[in-house]
Amino acid sequence: MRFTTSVALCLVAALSNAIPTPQTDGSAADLPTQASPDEAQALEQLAQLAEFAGQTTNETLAANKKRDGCSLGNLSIRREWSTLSKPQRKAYTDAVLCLQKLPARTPSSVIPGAKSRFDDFVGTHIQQANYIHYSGTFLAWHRYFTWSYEQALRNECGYNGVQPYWNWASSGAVGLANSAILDGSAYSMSGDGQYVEKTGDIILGGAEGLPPLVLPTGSGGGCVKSGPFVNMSVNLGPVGLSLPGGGYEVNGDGLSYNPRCLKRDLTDAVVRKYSNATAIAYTILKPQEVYDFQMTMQGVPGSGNIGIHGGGHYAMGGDPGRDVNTSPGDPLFYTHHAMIDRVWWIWQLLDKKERTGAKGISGTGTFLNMPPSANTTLDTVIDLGYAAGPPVTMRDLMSTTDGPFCYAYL
Ligand SMILES: *[C@@H]1O[C@H](CO)[C@@H](O)[C@H](O)[C@H]1NC(C)=O
Ligand SMILES: *[C@@H]1O[C@H](CO)[C@@H](O)[C@H](O)[C@H]1NC(C)=O
Ligand SMILES: *[C@@H]1O[C@H](CO)[C@@H](O)[C@H](O)[C@H]1NC(C)=O
Ligand SMILES: *[C@@H]1O[C@H](CO)[C@@H](O)[C@H](O)[C@H]1NC(C)=O
Ligand SMILES: *[C@@H]1O[C@H](CO)[C@@H](O)[C@H](O)[C@H]1NC(C)=O
Ligand SMILES: [Cu+2]
Repeated sequence: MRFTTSVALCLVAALSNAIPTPQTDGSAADLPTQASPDEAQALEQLAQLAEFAGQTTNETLAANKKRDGCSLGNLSIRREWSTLSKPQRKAYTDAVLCLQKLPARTPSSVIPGAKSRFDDFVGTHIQQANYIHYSGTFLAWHRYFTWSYEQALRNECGYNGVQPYWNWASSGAVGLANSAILDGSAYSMSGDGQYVEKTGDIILGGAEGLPPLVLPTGSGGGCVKSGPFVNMSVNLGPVGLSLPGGGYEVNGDGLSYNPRCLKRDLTDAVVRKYSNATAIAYTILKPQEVYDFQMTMQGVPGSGNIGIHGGGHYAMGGDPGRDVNTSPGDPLFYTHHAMIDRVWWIWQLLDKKERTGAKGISGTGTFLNMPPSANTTLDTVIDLGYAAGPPVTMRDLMSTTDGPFCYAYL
């Protein structure tokens, strides 16, 4: 039997389709495609996906022959809190406490309640809250915000480490108050608040004719009891603080001086329901378009799901943890948003070209496009006000290694 050349070529093509070609990184071919419903297996999937994103980043950097810019030699690796040594954890919280002692840069005519460099960040987030959530800039804005905070810790407070992240799933699995990041020890981010009797559940939303969403309260509720932030003063807000039993506490525009203790209400039920490993793996693997990715992560309004982003926020509970606008007033915010950024980083690297370019942006300049505003594009400018500078375009924020940033995650 003889083949014509074209038939032979077809056979070769068919064979090379059937037999997986060996991947240079040895892992892409075995990547999971569907989130496992089993928590332990889903955690394993996440580790695999992060490993793939790390290897992809490193291969790109190794192949980059440019002499300036990000290189393997100066790539920062952000790690999970529990993998840091005790001195590393202490160095981080010491730097945060330092930022809370440095004077604010925001003029008091702009934000009267901003007393420290830490408050500059909280104030900027309050001012822009309606434009940076459920909007086209959500992911990139918070990436730049978290990076700028890390730079402030390094450049203004002598911190030599890297921004750590909080893996909600591994923390939730052992119980938040038992996990290294929230156990209340001197090497944690402080832990739970003093237990206070609650008058009822947390009831979110109900606006725009959507059904309200009910969340349980947690094991604390009062002032943080121990750890580095036991004496911390929350100076700004509240703006939209959800209260047990329903309703919100609002102090005008939240920009006046309103010093109070940091409150937490660690809520295992919330972190386990919304930010478990299956939910994280699902968020990375299911959405193929950035519109769906952002919506899954933040929770589709009216769906009864607050997403992995909401899960982390409401698992902290307390004040300002349950206040969307003032939430960076709890230092845990930055470890939470580093994890959000890590999930985005992994999702982006599963299809780097598409997801770090124009197609990786969806949405407008306002919360759920209310009021209607222009579509966010690569040219949209992000300005962090007095917290940090300079203003940059979305283009610079789409990759953690191709633009001004030079970091990855483990
Ligand atoms: C990527 O390179 C950095 C820096 O050399 C290294 O610390 C990290 O482990 C590497 N990541 C992977 C997934 O190989
Ligand atoms: C990394 O190192 C290169 C070469 O030393 C330098 O040009 C670049 O600015 C550095 N990048 C960062 C983000 O530090
Ligand atoms: C908190 O303040 C008390 C009373 O001034 C002090 O004894 C304690 O060391 C402080 N704790 C921290 C972690 O700063
Ligand atoms: C994990 O998260 C998903 C999505 O929020 C949820 O449907 C599921 O019930 C959660 N698993 C557990 C054990 O709570
Ligand atoms: C804005 O984006 C939406 C959704 O992708 C699209 O349908 C619309 O045409 C865009 N508007 C403009 C003015 O580009
Ligand atoms: Cu935010």
